[in-house]
Amino acid sequence: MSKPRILVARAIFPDIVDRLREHFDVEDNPADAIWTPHELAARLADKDGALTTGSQRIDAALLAAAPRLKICANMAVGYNNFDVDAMTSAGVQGTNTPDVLTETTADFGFALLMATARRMTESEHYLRAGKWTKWSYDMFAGSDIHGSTLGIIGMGRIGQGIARRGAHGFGMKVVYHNRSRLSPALEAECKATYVGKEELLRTADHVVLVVPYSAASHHTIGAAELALMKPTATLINIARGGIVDDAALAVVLRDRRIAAAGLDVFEGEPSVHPDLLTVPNVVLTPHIASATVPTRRAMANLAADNLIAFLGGQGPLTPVNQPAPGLRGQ
Ligand code: 8YV
Repeated sequence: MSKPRILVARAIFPDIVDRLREHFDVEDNPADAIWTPHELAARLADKDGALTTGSQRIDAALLAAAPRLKICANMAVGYNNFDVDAMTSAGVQGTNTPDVLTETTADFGFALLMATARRMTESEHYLRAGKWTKWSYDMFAGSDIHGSTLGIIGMGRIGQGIARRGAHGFGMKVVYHNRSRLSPALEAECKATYVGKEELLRTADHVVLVVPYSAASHHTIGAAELALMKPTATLINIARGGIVDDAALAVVLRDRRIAAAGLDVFEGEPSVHPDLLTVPNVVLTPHIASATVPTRRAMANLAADNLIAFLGGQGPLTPVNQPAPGLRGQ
């Protein structure tokens, strides 16, 4: 019997592709070409499954061009690249990679918060440029992390990881805003207090964004929300570009209406709003919050395991939708 055919849409660890070859007829992308939607659709025309990353849009047009496709396994916890409704109606299973990246991403969120509050990259550029000639009392004076108020918008697994780090490691007062409240037990574990979004923005010294992207969360932080923040506050975005209005953020950073921002994700990435590249009080990283070798391997392995389980006739391991069975012959 011939093996199911899958596409590995971006370059991933070669040994994990080899593992997939034991189960599937694999077309991979070792050169890591960035395919247009049309090129992706052409490659998916005869495939039963795909290992995708956040950069492939899976929508109704693509699904119509890929009549055999039964599963897209995203190597990411976020899946805003999936049109989930279109996938569900077309009978295509979607999966993601929750849990395996939680602690690594929370580590990075905290690192970005610290680098931003303590002006680490700005001061390093100054040093490398040979500008450090003397000590001065206010040279790169930033804001404190210990004892300050940490405001977390989006209190899923990663948000909770950041709350624990802040509360237990740095004695921060933690407030959070989320679609729903955590259980009293989880609130106690994270030492976190639920507040409204406006109160959070007005009171937090450091605001960290960890909400999933959707039409409803688009520009959760725009000019009006930025105007509520303290002039000494920092804003950290490790969620998705599009959660923040980057153009409005660049203006308040330039005018010092907030102290600083740390951004790992951008609207239209890998392009970055040009005004963000010219303001000094922002730390910019290229969407690397989950990028440690063990975690990226765990993500790739979980995506692979979803393909193996699902196309092998078992259920998906970490589904994001529940398509009716049988629509695509699975
Ligand atoms: C991925 C991420 O690296 O998991 C997510 O949602 O944002 C990152 O960990 C990125 O989406 C590429 O798939």
